[in-house]
Amino acid sequence: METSEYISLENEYGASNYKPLDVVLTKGEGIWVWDVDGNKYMDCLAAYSAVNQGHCHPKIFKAMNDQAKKLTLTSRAFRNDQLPLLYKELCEMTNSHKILPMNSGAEAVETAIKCVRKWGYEVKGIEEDKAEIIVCNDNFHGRTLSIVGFSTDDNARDSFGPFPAGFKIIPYGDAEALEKAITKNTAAFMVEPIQGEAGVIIPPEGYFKKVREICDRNNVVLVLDEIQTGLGRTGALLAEEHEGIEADLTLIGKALSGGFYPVSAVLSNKEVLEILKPGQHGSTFGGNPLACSIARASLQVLVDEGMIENSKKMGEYFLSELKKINNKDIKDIRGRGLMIAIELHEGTEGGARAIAEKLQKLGILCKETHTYTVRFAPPLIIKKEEVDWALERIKQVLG
Ligand code: IF1
Repeated sequence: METSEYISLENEYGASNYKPLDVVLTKGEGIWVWDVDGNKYMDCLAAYSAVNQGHCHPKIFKAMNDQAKKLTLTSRAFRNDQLPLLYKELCEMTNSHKILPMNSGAEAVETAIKCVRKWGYEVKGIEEDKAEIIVCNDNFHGRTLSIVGFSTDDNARDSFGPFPAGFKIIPYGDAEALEKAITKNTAAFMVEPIQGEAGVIIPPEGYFKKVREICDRNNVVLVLDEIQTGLGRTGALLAEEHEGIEADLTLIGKALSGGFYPVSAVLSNKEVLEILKPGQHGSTFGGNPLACSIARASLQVLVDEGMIENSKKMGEYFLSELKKINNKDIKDIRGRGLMIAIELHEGTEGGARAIAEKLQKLGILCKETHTYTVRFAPPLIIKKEEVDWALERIKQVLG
């Protein structure tokens, strides 16, 4: 079948909630993907950071394959022999006390919301149904109703109401605004270490130190959504390390499975997770042995194969080379680790989409975010020669 046939089938039968680039992929290996016409591309999106370990990593595949032959799903009505090992390995790696496994990122966010509310009532003593959670402008935490209800992106939120109440929105990167927004009813502050969907927005230096201190002083749970920034993307296992702080709850997903399977988790440093008693939360697939064996292998290769250090090193190199590009349309180039963005001036003809389309023709797949920002986030196994290969092409388009 040809590219155009796949596209028309998709357009005919699929919901139209996406506007993908017109490339139909059929194979992936490491940082490379191939379309149905046999064209090869460097993947500079890495499935929004779900394939940090590279496409079809052989060791993760082996773990998945071995486990799939043995046992895939037990439900949590019974125990399985993979979940305890994932718990232990993940706790030791992230310095956490407790873990709750789920599937998608949005489910991890929902889980955190439930936990901090219950903690607010039962531990902090907030009056019933009055708990507030503070979130930020331009946040992206997922697509469920409660999450889109506190989105400030009209397109993500409009016409999906009514929404659950209890969320307060403040500007991102503004510690004073957090201090002012906190009341006796505030259970938690939930925030991304770097805002991804908003366009790789890095908060001012010292922001998270202040946030940590404000949360401590006011007995407010700090929830970091590291679903995108976590697991090596920013050049550290967790982005909180750059800030020298520890969250009370940390949410991870995406690369926790290396892209093989939806796996997410809530990591708890305080005893917030202890608030949940049997029957109060769960999921059919959360913590299943197949997911756990995939997650264990995904974490192991991330560490054993030096992907986190590589992300830091290659990220610094990629960013410094991009910054040498001279183009009047470029407003800003920023990033941390291999989470990098080029922002164009408003009104630049064609916007970021035109750049993504030109790069596609040169063999690089990336994606615009909003109208004027292009993101570069390749798998963390990218080598220097490959970064140079990408730079050559990016310079052809932007130089
Ligand atoms: C889509 C963006 C990335 C996330 C953070 C939770 C979730 C996400 C910080 C929810 C998910 C995805 C979803 C994907 C696009 C993508 C995305 F552009 F929308 F912002 F990565 F940059 N917290 N982000 O980034 O996780 O439930 O999807 O597993 O197509 O909606 P999920």
